[in-house]
Amino acid sequence: MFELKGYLQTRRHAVNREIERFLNTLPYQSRVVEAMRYSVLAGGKRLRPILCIAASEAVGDGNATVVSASCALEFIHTYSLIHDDLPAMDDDQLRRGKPTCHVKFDESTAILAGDGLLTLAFEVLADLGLRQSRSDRIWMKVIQILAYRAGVGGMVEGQMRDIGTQGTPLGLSQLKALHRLKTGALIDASVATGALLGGANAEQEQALRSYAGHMGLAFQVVDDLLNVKGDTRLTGKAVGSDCAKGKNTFPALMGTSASEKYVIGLRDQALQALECFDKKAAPLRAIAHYIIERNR
Ligand code: GRG
Repeated sequence: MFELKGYLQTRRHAVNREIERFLNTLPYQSRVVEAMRYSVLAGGKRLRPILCIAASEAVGDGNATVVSASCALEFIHTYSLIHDDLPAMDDDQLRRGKPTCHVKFDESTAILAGDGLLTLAFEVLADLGLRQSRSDRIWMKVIQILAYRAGVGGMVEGQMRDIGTQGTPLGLSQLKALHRLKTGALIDASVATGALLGGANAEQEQALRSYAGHMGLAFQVVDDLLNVKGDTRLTGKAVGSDCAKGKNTFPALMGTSASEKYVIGLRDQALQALECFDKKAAPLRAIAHYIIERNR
């Protein structure tokens, strides 16, 4: 029987060690690096790096290079959270149970810390690619997918739609499209990165990205539910803030109980997408359950 708790712990530990190593090798240990370090090391589930590693393990062996590459996903994720919390965006005071980056430091430092993390992600990937004696195209593909999904082909466009539609009720298909971009795109890029670096063939890559598509949306619905009835001590974020800001959310649109049912359907579709894999996909299967049952 696969044991997820131990799996998450060992992978999180490996990712954290590698993140520390990258941060320690930055050329200046200055104020902006202090802010980057503060936000990245403030906690966090490391879900995107772990999805990347688990996807690579489903098709290959999940080697040390994948762990290093997976840190790029956490750098981009943390950048997005820092910028999302800024007064010009969500104006949040609390993140990962601590004061947000601009509250702890100041707005300019927080903007630069986000920029520093975003660019560090691509530096890390390019460096890793340059160290390999072959498969340059795989690294270019990883960089291309990540740039596209973090940018206007994903997260940036999703965030723009989120901000632009506050106070304007969206229909279900518009809400899904928004969150496939805002939250789902980086989850897709995480799984795609693992698949490519693990040596997936086209069919495996497609199946894994189908899993990611369903889980990305499920992740957001759960996040919305936690904002309605979660525990701030566990989520590290203020409960009820989405509603106060007039945000379009799944519970607001379809109600909490329909949202809970919807999330279970998404999980089942994600699991179906993994049917062509053997027991090496056990971590991805267990993560699908974990994502919808999480309380933080
Ligand atoms: C600023 C370009 C730009 C984009 C920001 C993803 C995003 C777009 C904003 C985050 C807002 C938010 C709370 C989205 C819900 C889903 C989400 C990304 C939750 C936070 O991710 P977790 O739960 O956080 O994985 P930890 O702290 O565990 O890493």
